[in-house]
Amino acid sequence: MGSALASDHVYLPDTVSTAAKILVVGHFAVGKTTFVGTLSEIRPLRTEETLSEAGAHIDDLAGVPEKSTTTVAMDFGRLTLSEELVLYLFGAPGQKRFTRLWRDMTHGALGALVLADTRRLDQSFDVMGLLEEHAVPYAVAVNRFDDAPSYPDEEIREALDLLPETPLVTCDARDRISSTHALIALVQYLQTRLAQENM
Ligand SMILES: Nc1nc2c(ncn2[C@@H]2O[C@H](COP(=O)(O)OP(=O)(O)O)[C@@H](O)[C@H]2O)c(=O)[nH]1
Ligand SMILES: [Mg+2]
Repeated sequence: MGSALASDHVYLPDTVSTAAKILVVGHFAVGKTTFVGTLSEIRPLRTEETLSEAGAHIDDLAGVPEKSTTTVAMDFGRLTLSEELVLYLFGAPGQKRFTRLWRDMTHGALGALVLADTRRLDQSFDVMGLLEEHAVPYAVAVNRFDDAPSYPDEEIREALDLLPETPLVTCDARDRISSTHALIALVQYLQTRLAQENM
């Protein structure tokens, strides 16, 4: 992964003609910053702020003792897929107070990967609701935490009230290959939708 940050990756080749915007979304501490950081070939831009007493009532840290910072804005990463195509990854918080940011961020986005945590599946509804509101197609990736229970896909689908066509995968946001597979599941879904729309 060190090589992904090699200096020859910092500048985009001038052959790149298409940029695609993909969102990586989910509730607090679900692994968005980790996911974007794992996949980005440039050192990801991130805006994190130490949780303050003032914010303690807003960002619920219950059950996530390892977490001492919360993202207040966005993560941004880049992944060059071919000589012509580059993906921009935008990690965004699901907190409802970022409504304005959501409107801007969803503009031009091809789709979103919703990260979910089986310990707190109910907390994914806000973010899925926001995506539906903004008509952004999405796939769901359960980010595996060591102490999180694992459930059969069918139960997760039911708990999240997913449409039958919505892809559901599991990933480890710390792992490049696993995160890539989650991204591929989303892109394949977007391609299928596009093909159906053009039929
Ligand atoms: N065990 C495990 N821990 C993870 C995984 N992804 C993220 N974490 C940890 O979970 C915490 C929250 O992740 P972070 O990326 O900051 O969440 P964000 O608030 O959604 O950006 C961090 O301490 C990460 O190191 C994962 O796939 N497995
Ligand atoms: Mg974050």
